[in-house]
Amino acid sequence: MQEISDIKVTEAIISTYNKKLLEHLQNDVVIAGGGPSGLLAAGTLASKGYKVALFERTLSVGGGMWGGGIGYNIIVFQEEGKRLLDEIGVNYEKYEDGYYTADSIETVAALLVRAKKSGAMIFNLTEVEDVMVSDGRITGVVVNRSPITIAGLHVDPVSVAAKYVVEATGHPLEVLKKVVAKTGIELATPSGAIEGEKSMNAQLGEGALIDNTVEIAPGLYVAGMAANAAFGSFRMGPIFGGMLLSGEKVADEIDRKLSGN
Ligand code: 48H
Repeated sequence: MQEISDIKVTEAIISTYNKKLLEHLQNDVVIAGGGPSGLLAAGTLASKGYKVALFERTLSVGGGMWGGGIGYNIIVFQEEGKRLLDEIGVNYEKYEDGYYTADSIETVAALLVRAKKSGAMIFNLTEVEDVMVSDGRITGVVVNRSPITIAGLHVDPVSVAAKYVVEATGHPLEVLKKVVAKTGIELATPSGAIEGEKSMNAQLGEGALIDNTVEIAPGLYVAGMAANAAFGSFRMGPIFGGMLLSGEKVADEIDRKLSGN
């Protein structure tokens, strides 16, 4: 057995983490929230060569996907979502025409491996608590260690720049709420403010999600459940095709902007 130095282990963690943090103080894209839409977007953008940092408040990414429906770890995909399951390499079963079931744990794992192997940098235990703004445009995010924010300690955050930020924090749309409360920027919604999520209707909710996945404020895109909550659309329960398609759309839109095509 080799000789092991406790201090070397400490030094290896601190210097390696600091290196990746320093490398991601300036990004092409920052994604707030590591649910299915954020993870899909991170992997797609990173695979196109963009510098992507994803900040997730909790210890694990995956958001609302792990628990399937009522804690049964099965999720449902419709016909349109099946293509993305094939792309990310998830096994699924046909339940009936137009309804496919997948293991939620396998799906989170596949999204995570794809994002990481594509080069996206994931910072867990890190909360996006505010945005950076310049001349009416979102230019980055303000982050803090979530053990600090969860403990309610008065400790100042730090800033991370991005050409585009993606609001993918799900139902609570935390980033967008900060934008509305603090910047005075008018959103690209009918009222210019947050419209608020509607009750359950999977047909209408899934149908609206892709249209709602847009640049909602200059420099800020909205994806996933946050997009429906922002635009006053319905929730859809544990059907996840729309979340992945929304992640794909936001990545495609940002790619178009950044590549000038
Ligand atoms: C850093 C944060 C912050 C913050 C939150 O909720 P998610 O799974 O998000 P989506 O939109 O990709 O997927 C939604 C889906 O899971 C869902 O809830 C569905 C389909 N609901 C339908 C229904 O009817 O209920 O993930 C968001 C992630 C989570 O991991 C949060 O911990 C994280 O974002 N997060 N991370 N900074 N301020 N706020």
